[in-house]
Amino acid sequence: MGVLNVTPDSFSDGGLFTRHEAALAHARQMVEEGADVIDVGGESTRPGSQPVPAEEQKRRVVGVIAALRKELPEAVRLSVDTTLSEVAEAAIDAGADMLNDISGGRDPGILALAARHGLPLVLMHMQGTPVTMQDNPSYGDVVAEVEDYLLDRARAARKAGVPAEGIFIDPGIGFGKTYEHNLALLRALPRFVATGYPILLGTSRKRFMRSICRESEPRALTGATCATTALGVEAGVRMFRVHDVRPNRQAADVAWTLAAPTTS
Ligand code: HH2
Repeated sequence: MGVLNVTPDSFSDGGLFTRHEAALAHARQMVEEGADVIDVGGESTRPGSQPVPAEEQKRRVVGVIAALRKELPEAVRLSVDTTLSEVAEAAIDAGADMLNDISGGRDPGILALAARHGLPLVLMHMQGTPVTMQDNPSYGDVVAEVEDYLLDRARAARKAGVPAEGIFIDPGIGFGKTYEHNLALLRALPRFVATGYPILLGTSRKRFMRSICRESEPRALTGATCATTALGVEAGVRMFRVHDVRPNRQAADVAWTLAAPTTS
């Protein structure tokens, strides 16, 4: 899943793709580099960010999704990254065929839309909201609590009519988590895989890797992100939300080939 942030303020690529043509060109490039899904977002959710109203999110994403739907092959899914059903509905009308909700379906309209249109749905864990989530996040047992939350939200989605195989769950790396919480969740990927739901992982360029790699620039973390992608494949993760598609596709393909049982 390639990230297309149509925002002025995303943490690593804010402002790069706000022009319509720049957004389309970037999506095209990500598809050429091996993306199966393009995730279009009109709201930054970096720590401290303020919510973007539905009208403004729609203004940012709808035209881009409509243009991409016309131009990209049918097989490429277009996902919309939003917590608001009003935005999701407009995106679906424009051609989106997947929903990515970092709030795990707090707006029940999101679950209903996924069910009604038969669309895959990503439910992510976040403690609090982006405004305050990094102010001292705390858990008793981070892995158990995130797993319980995701299973609960997946049950709600099923109750709303979304089939189990269409529900991706995502531990929400960096969303209300300390460095240690993020590492604990990544070490526990096999446990999330064992839930039976497909797992989506979003580590791309995230802060916890900056201290490991002693890098100050998010964009310098491509190699670090690829390491998590390869380990994620090994653990059974099914989808990776990344900014740098080509190197992550390579990491995933090599890890997948090595992990697959040999036929000879
Ligand atoms: N991370 C970000 C945004 N959306 N969705 C899912 N399912 N999982 C994630 O880990 C995830 C996500 C944050 O990354 P980015 O979009 O690059 O930044 P910003 O929120 O500043 O736009």
